[in-house]
Amino acid sequence: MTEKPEVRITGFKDHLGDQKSRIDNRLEELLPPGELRPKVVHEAMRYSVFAGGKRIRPILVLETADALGASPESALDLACAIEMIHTYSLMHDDLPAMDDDDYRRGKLTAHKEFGEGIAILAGNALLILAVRILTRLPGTSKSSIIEVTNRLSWAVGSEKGLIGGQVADLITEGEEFSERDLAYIHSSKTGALIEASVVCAALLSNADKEQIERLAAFGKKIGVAFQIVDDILDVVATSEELGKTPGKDAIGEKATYPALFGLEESRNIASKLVSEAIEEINFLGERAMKLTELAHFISVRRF
Ligand code: GRG
Repeated sequence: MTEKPEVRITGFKDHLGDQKSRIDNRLEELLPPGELRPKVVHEAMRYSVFAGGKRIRPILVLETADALGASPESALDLACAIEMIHTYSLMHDDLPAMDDDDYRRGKLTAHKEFGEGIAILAGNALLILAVRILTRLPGTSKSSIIEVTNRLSWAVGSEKGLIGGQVADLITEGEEFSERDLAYIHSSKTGALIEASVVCAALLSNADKEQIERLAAFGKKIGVAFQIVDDILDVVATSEELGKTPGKDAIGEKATYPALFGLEESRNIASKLVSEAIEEINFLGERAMKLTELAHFISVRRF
């Protein structure tokens, strides 16, 4: 007898909860204790990391590693390093000099709770701690560590990574923009770290060049779809669902998919990208199941 879809979804939610707990437990071990001097910066790092994020990027690392047979210990530390980098980017994104947000993940933003100076330094400390974790990934060869660190540095950098995307996002505010500008912003600001989560996990396994290219295409497509859904939620979701103030993209005249294409067409573009992404990983056969479910979650999420 075939399983009912709701049974499958509930099972997957339980699985996501288990993965989240594994990640949170390891983050707890890797972060400096809140009591360590200078306390305030360690408290701020922990405050933001444990504020209640969805853990999409680290879960993608774990599922990719599992699908390809990479070591679970090294994948877990890679997953935590990526979540630290992601949290760093959110802390800086929320600063008054950037998006100036008071709430994130349903709580006051780090600069509101600890002041701007500490929020900046705690963000920087998360990035450099992430690098330290990468240099000692358990059971990983030096050459793989270098490859992974290099790939992640690109994902954060100013050319096609988070910083480049954030700069383009800032300078496009209130300006006219093209579909090409939008594609650059979304694939760099959000897509790059999601793509790198998948690719770096694959680099820890024995995946060949073609498999890595297919996984990179999968990551890029779900990454852009993730940001399109983020744009849509900013228009349609409530502050309770989002954990932050909605409607800010329109006020800030940001470059978004709904602004260029409207809500309906944006939804169509996101689901087309997710379908294309899933096709990219059909070479994994049965082992693509969890990644496929995650890709679906990205297109239907409400938070
Ligand atoms: C040097 C790392 C670094 C950053 C500086 C501030 C900045 C440059 C980049 C910001 C990039 C940014 C905030 C992109 C938005 C991506 C996005 C959709 C974030 C929300 O991700 P979710 O929904 O958040 O996964 P949770 O809270 O669930 O983790």
